[in-house]
Amino acid sequence: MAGSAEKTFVSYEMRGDIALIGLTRPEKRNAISDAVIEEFALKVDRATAEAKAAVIFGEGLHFCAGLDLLEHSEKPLLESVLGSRRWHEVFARMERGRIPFIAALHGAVVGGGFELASSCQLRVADATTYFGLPEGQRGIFVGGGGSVRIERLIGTSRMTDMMLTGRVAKAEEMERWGGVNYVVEAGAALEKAIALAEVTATNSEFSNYAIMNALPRIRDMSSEDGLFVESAVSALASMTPEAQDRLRAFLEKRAGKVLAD
Ligand code: 1HE
Repeated sequence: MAGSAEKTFVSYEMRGDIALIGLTRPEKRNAISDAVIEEFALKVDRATAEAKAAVIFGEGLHFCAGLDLLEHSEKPLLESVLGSRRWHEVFARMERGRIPFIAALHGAVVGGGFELASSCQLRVADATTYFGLPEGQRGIFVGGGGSVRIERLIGTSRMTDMMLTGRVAKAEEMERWGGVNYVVEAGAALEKAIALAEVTATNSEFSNYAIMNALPRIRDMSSEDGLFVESAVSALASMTPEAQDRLRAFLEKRAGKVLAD
């Protein structure tokens, strides 16, 4: 319609140092189409350039219903493979980028929605959250990195169960399985995710980069190689001016202690 703003599927807002990235297609339960992933990619890049941490959330009743099944059902084979590869590319920028991403979850976190959440460094789920991998029922397979990232969070056996039988896991169960870091009361996930993002934003940028980039890579290495890389990354981190300042601050009793409360 002439003069009307183009419909956007992803919102973006800076709150202090934190970027808030929202899936804003609630009428389709935030299902991820090609247009959604492209808009999302732009917001991820913008956050990486200007924020110290980012929070991903979904508008409406559910976090995300996964892949847009209507669009997917009309895709030729090669387009479908390339679409999956594009999701991998975009999600990798979050998983192994330079700022932490925190998912604030509620309602359905299904299929590609779970894959998106598993690409974040941390996941906060409110009490309404539930997780499903209905790919078996739909006649498809995970394609947004789930076979690697979700498998690493919850293990092959639980993921196989979810995919084969359609088993749904609620927030607390998923926390026990390792797929969620924090469970909070209904409606409180976004606030908690922002609070966590603010904490991570106070870390040294190099430490955040090393945590996000070294840990998952070391996970893929032999123990010997992993330990060697750990020593190298550790030495690099210690050499940053930020590390020197922070270590001195502690020794001069100007920095916080590690306390239980
Ligand atoms: C959709 C989608 C979608 C909803 N693609 N349009 N994902 C799934 O198999 C999950 C499918 N969705 C659901 O099970 C339910 O929609 C929900 C539990 C998420 C929400 O239920 P509800 O009752 O709140 O909503 P609804 O009435 O089912 O859906 C509202 C509208 O959103 C409706 O469209 P409308 O035109 O009839 O209003 C739905 O068709 C539409 N909708 N989900 C397209 N996913 C890279 S590989 C990843 C592989 C996967 O992600 S597999 C999992 C796919």
